[in-house]
Amino acid sequence: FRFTHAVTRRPSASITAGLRAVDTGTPDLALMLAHHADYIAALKETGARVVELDPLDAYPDSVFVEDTALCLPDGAVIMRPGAPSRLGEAAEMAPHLKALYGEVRWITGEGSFIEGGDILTTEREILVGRSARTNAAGIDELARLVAPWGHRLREVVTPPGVLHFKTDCSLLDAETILSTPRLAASGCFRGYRVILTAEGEEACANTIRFNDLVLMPAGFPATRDRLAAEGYALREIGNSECAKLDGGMSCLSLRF
Ligand code: CIR
Repeated sequence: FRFTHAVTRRPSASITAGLRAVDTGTPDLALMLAHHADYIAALKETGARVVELDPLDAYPDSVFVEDTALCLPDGAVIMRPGAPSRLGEAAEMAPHLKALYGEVRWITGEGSFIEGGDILTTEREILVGRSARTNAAGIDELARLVAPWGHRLREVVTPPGVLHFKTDCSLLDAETILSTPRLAASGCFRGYRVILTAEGEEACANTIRFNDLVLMPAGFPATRDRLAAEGYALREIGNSECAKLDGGMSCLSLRF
C-alpha cells in the first residue's frame, strides 16, 4: 500500500455509454470530472506522482484503468479484459506502462480473460477472483507470468452477481482487509484481519489504501466511522457517477 506512482485516465464524453449491470441513470460527465479531480488531488497529496492520461472516446469505460493491467514492483502485466468492448483498452495502456517500467508482460491467450478489478495484491500473495470477466485460463496465464517475480497466486471466487472481486473488498494495510460480509463468509480471507462493511453499505467495500490515506466513496457513514475508529486516515470522494457504472475507488487508478 506504499506507492510512488498512480496512472489515471480522464473520463470521456462517451462515458454515458459505459457498461452497467443495472441501469440506474446516465452518468453526469461534469460531476464525474469533478469527483475525478478530487480523487487525483488526494493521491497527489500523499506525495505520489500521478500520470493523467487523455480521455479515450472509443472506449466508454476507459476511465476504469485498473482493469487494463496489474502493476507489481518488478514489472507490469497487461490484461485481457473479458468485456468485449474493453479488450482494446489494454493495448492503449501498454505504451504508458512501458515508459514507466523496466518490464511489461502480456496476457496473450485467445481464450484467456482477466481484469485488474478481480485482483487483490497483498504483501504475501495475489488473490484472483474468478468472475464473469476473469476465467481459469486468464488466471493460469497470470500465475505463470508473475511466478518468476516471486509472486504466489491464489484463486478465489468473486460472489455471483458481483462485477469484480474487489467490488467487495480492499486492502487496508499489510494484514487488514475491508470486506462485505457476503465475501468474507466465503472464507477467502482466513489468516487476515477483516473489517466488515456496515449493513446496507456493501457498496463502499471498494476503497484504496494509498500511502497514508484510505480513499473511500462518500455516503457510507457507518463504515466510515468503523474505519476512523480503527485509526485510518480517511478521505471521502464523491462516487455517485462511477457507481452508476459499477465503478469505485480502485478502478480509477493503477498504483505502483
Ligand atoms: C465495467 O463494467 O467494466 C465498468 N463499467 C466498471 C469497471 C469497474 N472496474 C473495477 O471495478 N476495477
